[in-house]
Amino acid sequence: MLCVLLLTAVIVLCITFTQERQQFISKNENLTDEREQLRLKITNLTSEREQSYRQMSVNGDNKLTAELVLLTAGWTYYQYSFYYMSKEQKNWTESRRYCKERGADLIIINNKEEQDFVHNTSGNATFYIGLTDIDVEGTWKWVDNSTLTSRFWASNGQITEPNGGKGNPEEDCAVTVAVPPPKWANLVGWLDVSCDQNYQWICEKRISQFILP
Ligand SMILES: *[C@@H]1O[C@H](CO)[C@@H](O)[C@H](O)[C@H]1NC(C)=O
Ligand SMILES: *[C@@H]1O[C@H](CO)[C@@H](O)[C@H](O)[C@H]1NC(C)=O
Ligand SMILES: *[C@@H]1O[C@H](CO)[C@@H](O)[C@H](O)[C@H]1NC(C)=O
Ligand SMILES: *[C@@H]1O[C@H](CO)[C@@H](O)[C@H](O)[C@H]1NC(C)=O
Ligand SMILES: *[C@@H]1O[C@H](CO)[C@@H](O)[C@H](O)[C@H]1NC(C)=O
Ligand SMILES: *[C@@H]1O[C@H](CO)[C@@H](O)[C@H](O)[C@H]1NC(C)=O
Ligand SMILES: [Ca+2]
Ligand SMILES: [Ca+2]
Repeated sequence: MLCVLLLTAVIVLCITFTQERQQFISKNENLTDEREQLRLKITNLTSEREQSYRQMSVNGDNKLTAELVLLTAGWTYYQYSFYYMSKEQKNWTESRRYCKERGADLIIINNKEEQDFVHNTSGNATFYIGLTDIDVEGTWKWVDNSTLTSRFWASNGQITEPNGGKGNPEEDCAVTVAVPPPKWANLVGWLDVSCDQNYQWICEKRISQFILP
């Protein structure tokens, strides 16, 4: 009698368990499905945003709205500035053009915190920054024409950057590197490079540069 009861109990438990497991699996599948759909939706929204931003910039009106749209499409906020870190590579002039077309400019690194932020988010990429000595060899200026207040030139004991010009090949544009490629053994920080090389780049737009109504 007890055995029969126990057996029944075990069978009931088994069936319940199997049913719940089945439900759990199908719920899981549903969730995976939903996640995939959401991901597609986000991709869709992001590209629609980029498009409406372009549209608005072309029209020239409603500039503030255009700028606000821009900020939600792949820009990062840190300490009163928005930053765009490109995936693409371009030469220095074209990189700068990309930023300016979006009401920004290549990044100006004002202090240690900003350099740390860039360093921490760089990964193994090499990024152009808004620093050049193209006007006067050896006189490095930011894209807003200001001179350097903080310097983070790379040095590895043998090579000290900047090392272009003055007997070496011309290198009038600067990049920042956190994880140097093999050809730049241990050179972490800023390096001067030839402006016609293609690298990724960082745009910066300070909040104070926004056009307010
Ligand atoms: C999974 O989704 C289908 C329809 O998409 C629905 O009929 C079913 O009840 C859902 N399953 C669970 C466990 O939510
Ligand atoms: C976004 O999705 C809508 C419908 O869901 C579609 O009409 C539109 O073409 C999609 N846009 C893009 C850029 O994929
Ligand atoms: C950069 O990373 C270091 C080490 O993880 C951390 O201590 C520091 O706060 C970070 N700085 C910024 C500006 O993100
Ligand atoms: C940088 O790292 C990514 C993966 O994190 C890898 O795919 C890529 O090849 C690396 N690039 C270089 C230049 O090492
Ligand atoms: C920087 O100086 C150049 C000429 O040397 C000038 O054309 C440019 O407008 C200046 N830029 C700013 C932001 O003042
Ligand atoms: C930068 O690239 C553009 C487009 O490819 C090209 O027209 C221009 O000459 C290049 N400038 C330099 C300095 O390499
Ligand atoms: Ca800055
Ligand atoms: Ca150099």
